[in-house]
This record gives sequence, C-alpha cells and structure tokens, in this order.
Amino acid sequence: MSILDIRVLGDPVLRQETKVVTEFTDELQRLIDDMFETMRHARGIGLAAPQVGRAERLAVVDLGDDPFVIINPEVIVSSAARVRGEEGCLSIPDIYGDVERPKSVTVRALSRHGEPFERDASDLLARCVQHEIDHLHGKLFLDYLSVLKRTAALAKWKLQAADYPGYVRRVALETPDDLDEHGHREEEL
Ligand code: K2U
Ligand code: ZN
Repeated sequence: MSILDIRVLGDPVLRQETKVVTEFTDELQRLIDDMFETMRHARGIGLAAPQVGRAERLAVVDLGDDPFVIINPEVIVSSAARVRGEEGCLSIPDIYGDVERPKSVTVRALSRHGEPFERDASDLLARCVQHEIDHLHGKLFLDYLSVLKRTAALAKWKLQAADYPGYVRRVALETPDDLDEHGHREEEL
C-alpha cells in the first residue's frame, strides 16, 4: 500500500465531475487500499478519489471503528432536521468553516466488490458522507459559506498556498501527530 499525494485547492481535479465506476478491477482495489492508508496518515475520517487526483466516483470513510467504501453513492433520503457544524478538508489544510447539512441521511452505493447496499448515517458520519459525496461532484465545503466567510477563507488560503507547489500536499512526508520529530511515538519516550 502507498501513501498518495493529496491535491489541494486550486487543482482543477477538485472541481470536476467524477466518472461512474463500472469495473471492479485489481487496480481499483489497490486505489481503495491506498486511499485508506493516505486518509489515516493525514488524520482524516474520509477521503474522495478526486482528492488523490483520480476521477473514479468513490470515497473511503472511517470514523475509527468501521471502515467502508462508497462507490457511485447517492443520498436517497435526507432528514428535514438540519444541523450546523464545523468542517475542514484534507484538500484545504488549516481552513475551517461552519456548514449546515441534514442531520441524517440514507446513502445508496456499491461496495468495493460491486455489491449494492444502503446505509443510514447521522451526526458526524452523515456530515462526512455528505462532504465526500460533494467531492465526487466537484463541490467543496467552502461553497456553503457566506460570501464574507468564503472571501476570508480564500484570503487565508492564499497565504499558505505557496506551501503546496503544483497544488500537491506530500502527505507521505508529513509527521503524524503522534510522532515526534525523530519519528518516535510519544509513549516510546
Ligand atoms: O474529505 C475530506 O477532506 C476529509 C474530511 C471529511 C470531513 C469533513 C468535515 C466533517 C467531517 C468529515 C476531513 O478533513 S477529515 C478531518 C476530520 C477529522 C475528524 C473530524 C472531522 C474532520
Ligand atoms: Zn474534503
């Protein structure tokens, strides 16, 4: 498995529509495994294929105890109840904003082996799957912010965009939070 580079704001791939997955090849399985490893290294709980520069309509999700893949996902039920919550994005590091979304959703998707399933989600899991499905249609959480908040977020992003030449975030070179600068885990000290 590999840790992939993450594409950041400004890369056109994040604004493109993805392609429906029709073939469940060994290469697709490798991409899925690499996306899980990349998401975990970047301390995320979700990751969509465009974020690693791929056009497949798929995302991986893992809040910590139940990893799953959503391929060609659609939200088929949304609750009338909506909640606001803070969101960030692995493709827009260090930028956060409040987004209002349905509190609960039902998602219809294919598994990594092409089997159809439906899954209910609420709270953080619902927010995550909606955030990932947005990625598959070129939508980012910034798009939900007020003009004022989005302008402020983009101004802040411009100050740090130079850290990501070519709109690439080299996740493999990043030190996970629980390692010190020597690569030792805190409890090893
Ligand atoms: O798609 C991504 O960029 C990963 C997102 C998914 C997400 C965004 C907002 C709310 C929930 C999930 C995050 O950057 S993953 C980072 C994270 C970790 C714990 C809780 C919330 C966000
Ligand atoms: Zn994101």
